[in-house]
Amino acid sequence: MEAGELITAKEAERRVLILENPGLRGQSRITTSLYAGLQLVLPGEVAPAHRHSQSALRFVMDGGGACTAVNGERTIMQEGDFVITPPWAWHDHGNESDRPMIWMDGLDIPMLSFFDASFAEGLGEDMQEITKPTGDSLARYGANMLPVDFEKQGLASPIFNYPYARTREALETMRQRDEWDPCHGLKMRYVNPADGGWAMPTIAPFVQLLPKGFKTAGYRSTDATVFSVIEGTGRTTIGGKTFEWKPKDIFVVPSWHEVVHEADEDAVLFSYSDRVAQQKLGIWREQRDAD
Ligand code: 1HN
Repeated sequence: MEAGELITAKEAERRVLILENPGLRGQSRITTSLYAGLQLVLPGEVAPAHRHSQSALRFVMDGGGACTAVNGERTIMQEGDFVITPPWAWHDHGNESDRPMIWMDGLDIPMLSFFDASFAEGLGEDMQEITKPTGDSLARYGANMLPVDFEKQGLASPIFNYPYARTREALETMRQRDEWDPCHGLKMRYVNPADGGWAMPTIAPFVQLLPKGFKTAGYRSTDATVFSVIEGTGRTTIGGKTFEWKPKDIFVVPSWHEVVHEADEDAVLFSYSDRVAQQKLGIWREQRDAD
């Protein structure tokens, strides 16, 4: 390879900037149990098909029109979409749009390392075979219906793209009741429609709306949480230290540190943590200053 030559996404498997927590240097983790990175896929590029025992989420931060394929179905991603790659599901990414695409990857890599349960393999092809029409899983499982003889398989949601357009519309409609949780504003969990449980087996994803001028009451919980700002500006005080934020910023709240959010404009925050794993183990705990 020539000096200065670009390494393609295909050569690299994935082109990512790992978001390393400065408190956990050299460990490629953003919290004790979770990984976060920023992945770039340029127009015309392919990130080849592979699968692993780690769960992955994608949260689209910039661009629109790139694709990911999961278990034989392709989805076209737009800003703010929350996309799941369940454990051991074949997945590949491609960008047939004319714009670079950047998303945040969230994976449970450190958690699976802790349990010595990490497995991975390549498919040997760039792209997996597509056997289902685009939009199939959202139509089948995301329209408040289930196929009549549906039987749940695995622990991950059968929906793998939760489009931001739908999420945003739901938040906007709900806000009209003007009922705000003092600690969270209006906060929702992304769920598995098959059972109402979390959308992923090890990673708990959330989205919340904080209206202009809202300041949350102090809150802390044992699940260290990664936040990505979708809309709005404001600041978050974590254990007494204040961080200003704007769209596309990412910040992390460590376990059991008090968090206070303040929105200068209507703000929407995506977040993820290991709460689902802690709850399964019976160790999750929270403390609210509000009530
Ligand atoms: C991975 O498989 C992806 O599939 C992204 O896009 C980031 C970081 C470490 C290990 C596997 C992907 C990853 C990863």
